[in-house]
Amino acid sequence: MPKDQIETSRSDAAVLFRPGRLGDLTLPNRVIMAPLTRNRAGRDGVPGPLNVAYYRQRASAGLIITEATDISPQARGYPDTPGIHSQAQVEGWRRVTEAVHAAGGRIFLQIWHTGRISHPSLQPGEALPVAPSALRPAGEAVTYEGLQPFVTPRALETDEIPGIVAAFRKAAVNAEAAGFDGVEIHAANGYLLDQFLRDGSNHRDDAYGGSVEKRARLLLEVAGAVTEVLGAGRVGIRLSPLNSFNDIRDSDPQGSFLKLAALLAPLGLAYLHVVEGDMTGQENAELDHGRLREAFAGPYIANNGYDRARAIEAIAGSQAEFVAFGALFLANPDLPERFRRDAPLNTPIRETFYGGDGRGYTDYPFLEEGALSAA
Ligand code: 8OZ
Repeated sequence: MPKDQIETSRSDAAVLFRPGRLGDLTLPNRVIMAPLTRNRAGRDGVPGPLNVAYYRQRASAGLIITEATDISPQARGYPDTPGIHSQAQVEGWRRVTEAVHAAGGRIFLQIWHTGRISHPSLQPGEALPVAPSALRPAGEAVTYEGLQPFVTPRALETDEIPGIVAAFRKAAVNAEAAGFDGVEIHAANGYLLDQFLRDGSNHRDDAYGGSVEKRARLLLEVAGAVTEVLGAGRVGIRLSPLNSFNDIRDSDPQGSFLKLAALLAPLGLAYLHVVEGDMTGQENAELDHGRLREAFAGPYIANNGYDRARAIEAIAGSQAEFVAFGALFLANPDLPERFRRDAPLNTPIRETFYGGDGRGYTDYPFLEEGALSAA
């Protein structure tokens, strides 16, 4: 094939609009909205009309994965994140899922426990945040009183771990009641499940620490509980093997995460979602994400700084089934259509990412009618 023809096929967005199977769902396109913490659900963590509008605007995504959502009061690690543990939160989310479904979309709830990334001022009874081990991360917590140094967390007792698993299970029950199409278990970015996975933050000597199998045990128990509720075809997992965000590290990410992917494979989950590389922009160890994907042997969602061209290349080259976009979806509610037309993109405005009102949230423009016909 002449070189210019290869170039043409490489930049052809049609591959992004081939329907793709993701667990029990068939997605109409390969352009997924990544989970994005936006801190606009109020102190009680109840999604309201503004949140409904934001998600409804983005219903053309192949799949929306919501912002990380607290499975329990103890799980919270930031101001104004939503929860899925109270009746009011379930009802708030129900309005979101109804709006997205009415607009023709699909939506998974991302569920998390932030572990040591929380702060006593965000915890019930001003308690210490919990973690696998009493190891203080470097850095600062985001609190209602501004940034405050992370504290040394309290190591979970072995007999408290079933309670963590039960809270994830209850979150899945509540997610189903709220009308979600499924859930994504947040095991990435230095939060509780990732704290257990990595040997830098897990120094336990019980059944939940030591070997990779033992460090993965909590995640496997959580995945087992959540799939019992929803079925494996409605459950995905997000991992970030190379991310150092939240002061997390592992002495052997390639070995640990390859082993983990193989442990997850038999569950038959809907997908594995991987933050490739380091969100902080730091260059660190290499990892062969292709091998991770092979070991998991199911649909793979790639994420971290992809643009249109790289997404087309990854999907056309069979390196991923789907690509998740964060900042670009935040700033472009009609991102799939813009990719289809190779239209210009709105620029994400960092100052309004976290907290605030509709500015920088629901006011990013859609393509104009004129732009649509011109493209
Ligand atoms: C809060 C603020 C910025 C990023 C996540 C990485 O939710 C995050 C994040 C959370 O996983």
